[in-house]
Amino acid sequence: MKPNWQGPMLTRRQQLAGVAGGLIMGALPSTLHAAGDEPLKDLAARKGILFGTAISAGQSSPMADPGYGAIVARECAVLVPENEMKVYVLGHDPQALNFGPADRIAAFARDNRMKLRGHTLLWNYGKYISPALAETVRATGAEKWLRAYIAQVAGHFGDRIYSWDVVNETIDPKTGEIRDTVFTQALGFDALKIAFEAAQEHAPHAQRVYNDYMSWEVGNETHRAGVLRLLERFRKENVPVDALGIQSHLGNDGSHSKLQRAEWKQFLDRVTAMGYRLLITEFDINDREMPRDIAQRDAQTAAVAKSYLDQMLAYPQLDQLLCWGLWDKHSWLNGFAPRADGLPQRPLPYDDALKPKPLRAAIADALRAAPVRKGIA
Ligand code: 9MR
Repeated sequence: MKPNWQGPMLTRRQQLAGVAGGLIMGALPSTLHAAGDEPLKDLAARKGILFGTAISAGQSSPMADPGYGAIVARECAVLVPENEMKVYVLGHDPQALNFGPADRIAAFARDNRMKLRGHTLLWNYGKYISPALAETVRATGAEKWLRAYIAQVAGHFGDRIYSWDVVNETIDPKTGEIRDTVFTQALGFDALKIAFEAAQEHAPHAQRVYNDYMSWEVGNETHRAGVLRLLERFRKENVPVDALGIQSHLGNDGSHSKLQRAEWKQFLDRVTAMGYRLLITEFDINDREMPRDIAQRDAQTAAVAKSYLDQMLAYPQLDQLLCWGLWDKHSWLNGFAPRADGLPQRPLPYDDALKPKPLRAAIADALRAAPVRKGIA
């Protein structure tokens, strides 16, 4: 099926910023770009790429912390709520959903003239489906519940959301098969199909994304193979999916050897050959296995980022780059993957004191080196 979504529409302002930025900054060597000089969104816009981040509506939000708010507003053209559009925040009753936290994020995006992504309509992963939700879904009927829920959520945000992670993480990395959940027990593969069709019905203007965390790292072979089979099946069964969201939680393996790069390229080539667009949805770098020394650690993180982004941004089909937060202080990795030495993780472009890090410079350099995307308005 031919995808109907051709890429993010850059506003006139974003395009102008990109062009002007090119004229002013283009001649300067990279070292003269003190981090923070040119907003990442402008560097990205010049190449036809939308740059942005996940934010939360809680304590660590840019709305609650003006210093962080200023950085997010300056750097980003697009935001995605980290948790606020998930079913465990919105609730189980499609007729009485809790949109408050997501609406606060949407308002911040609107006030700062940013675009908004949606994450996620169906997180088909048992770990994130509570027994209470499973019970509601069984009692209502899986198809009926899913259609009603997506109608309400997609309908609530309407054309505010230009791109939806419709289905998230449905492939089990260990087996490469579709995960067994209350939805697939009732509907099998059709659970996914129904989700995409409902998104098409209720958010017809939005890009529809399948989002997952398969990566270039060793140990991801089965996961990648499973995602490829899924994407092939989407095409065969005419499921309206436009793009693959590549989460890009990196860092578990610093070697990124030639072999890994070659395998990753093969994967990306097969995905794009099926007509899918690509986006980086949740970029960050887990430094758990990296040295204690901060300068060394930051250098290593920046090197992984540059090497990865150079390979990814070479694909003209890739037109969005979102980090999973910009501020180390509030990264999910501190809770999820604490370092053995007890030091905080440094996975994001800004440190605890909101100073830009080498990782930010690496992202900026990769954007400067990226070819201009064609076919993007
Ligand atoms: O960063 C998110 C963390 O705050 C939540 O506790 C967790 C569970 O909802 O989800 C994290 O975000 C995940 C994202 O939604 C999907 N891809 C993996 C992300 C990191 O776990």
